[in-house]
Amino acid sequence: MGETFYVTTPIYYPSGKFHIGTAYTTVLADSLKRLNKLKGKDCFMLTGTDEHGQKIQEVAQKNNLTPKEYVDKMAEMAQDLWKTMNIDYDYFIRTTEERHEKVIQEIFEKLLKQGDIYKGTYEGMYCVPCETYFTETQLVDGKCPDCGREVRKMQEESYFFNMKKYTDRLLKYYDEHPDFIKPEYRKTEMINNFIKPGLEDLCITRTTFDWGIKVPSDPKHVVYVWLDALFNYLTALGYMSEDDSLYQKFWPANVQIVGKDIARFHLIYWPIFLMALDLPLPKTIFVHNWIMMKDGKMSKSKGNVIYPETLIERYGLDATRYFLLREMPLAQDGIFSPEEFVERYNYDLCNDLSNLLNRTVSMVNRYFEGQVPGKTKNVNDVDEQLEKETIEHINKFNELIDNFEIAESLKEIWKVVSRTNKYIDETSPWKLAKEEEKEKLESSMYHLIENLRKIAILIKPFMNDTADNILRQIGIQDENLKTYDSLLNYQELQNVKVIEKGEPIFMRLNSEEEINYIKEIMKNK
Ligand code: ME8
Repeated sequence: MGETFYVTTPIYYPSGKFHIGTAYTTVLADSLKRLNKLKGKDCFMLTGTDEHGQKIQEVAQKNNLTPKEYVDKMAEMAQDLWKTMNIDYDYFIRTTEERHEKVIQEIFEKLLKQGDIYKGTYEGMYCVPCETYFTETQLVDGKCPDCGREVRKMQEESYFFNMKKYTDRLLKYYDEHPDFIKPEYRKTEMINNFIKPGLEDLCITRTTFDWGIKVPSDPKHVVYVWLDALFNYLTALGYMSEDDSLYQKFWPANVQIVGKDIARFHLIYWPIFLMALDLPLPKTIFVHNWIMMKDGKMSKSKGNVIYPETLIERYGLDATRYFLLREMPLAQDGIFSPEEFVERYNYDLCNDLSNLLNRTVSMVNRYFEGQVPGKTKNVNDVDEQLEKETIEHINKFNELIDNFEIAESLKEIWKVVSRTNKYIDETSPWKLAKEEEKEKLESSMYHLIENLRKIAILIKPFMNDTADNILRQIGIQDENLKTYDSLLNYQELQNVKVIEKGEPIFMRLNSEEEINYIKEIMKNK
């Protein structure tokens, strides 16, 4: 069996239209899957919807729908969005699927039987939107510490999961598996904020509503939404079902991507649940920050929400994906602003990338009737230097992306773009043509096309159509010249012919007009 790659996104609460922030995780997971596919691995990407719980029940009621009718509609909406965003997922799991519910029930009974789950009474302050209980001391100004909304005092007979039993084992695991949590500071955060103060046993059933998976041996209880939801990563692969071949092949996951607000559930509860069942843990859980607006969180009431569809319709999918991935630093939140969006579009995509392609295609047409010179020995003084620096950038790109420094890794690709633009100035092909320096001119054109080929392969996981468009315009048809492996060498380009007239891949935007357009849209939605 070849190498496999399994990447998961959180499954979304289908409680409204997804804004660009919520799309981040999925675009990132898709990009990582595409990158690994390009590297020749057998890949599986999972996404889906988290459809149980009090919050869903209440939203459905407000919309005069049954919970089931409501989640059906929302799951469809989510799938439509992922189609628009060209997300190459392999399975869309819904936690209302029968096979998922059945396995959750079996897991619950198993944990109950082995003594990890016990019955008790729960009393605490409950935040309905976050589906989480808090102790008085955890509240901030009497409100939910996560979302700032009102909490309710609630008491109920509940089942508990014995977290305390696993605390030491979890800490030891963190210690022995430095790649388990990325970035590393999230591990420190978990230890200092939650584990050191002492893990409370987790209340894992509810009796106050019924939209959830029933506990088979005590059906007035429904399973707490997190215990239900987290196991989607296994049930989607057929774990504990008749055909568990996908589970055998892909579990443990290579990467599970989650936003910072759900880090605690994935970094503490999830590994503990898996340990209790003696199952292997995912190799890495990557926690990303949030896309914020200049004035804080996106919210309808502030009139600062931006939806992916809006940007895609006007600026295209690849520009939208590029912006999202390029603007999220590892160590803090990313900021969306109309100014920044238009600037990135004009500078990075139009000036740097699109112009490089256009100038190159037109020069190869002008000087060689479109026929790309095959590999030449390096004859310009700067050829050697260009090759060396390009390969260094590619190596650095690999290092950064392996460490989930996504924005930085895109910056590294754009260093290749800038370096190649600089190479045009350095070799000044128009002078070489005038001076009839044929060999040098051939070398210059070869290197420009070869670097554009490399750039196309590097951006392909993030901007698939743009990459294909570049490859088409520079005449790369041979599949061997489209592989990730072909990146690290300067390849022979045999019988490569560029298209007769280059087509701009990104057209310069009128900044003022577009900034105003985006601002208006944000106000009106
Ligand atoms: O958390 N920027 O679902 P969800 C970046 N159902 N990411 C953001 C964001 C923003 N502005 N806003 C939200 C859930 N997200 C649970 C998951 S998994 C077993 C259950 C991210 O729809 C958020 O951090 O509230 C989370 O990773 C994802 O969107 C889905 O959030």
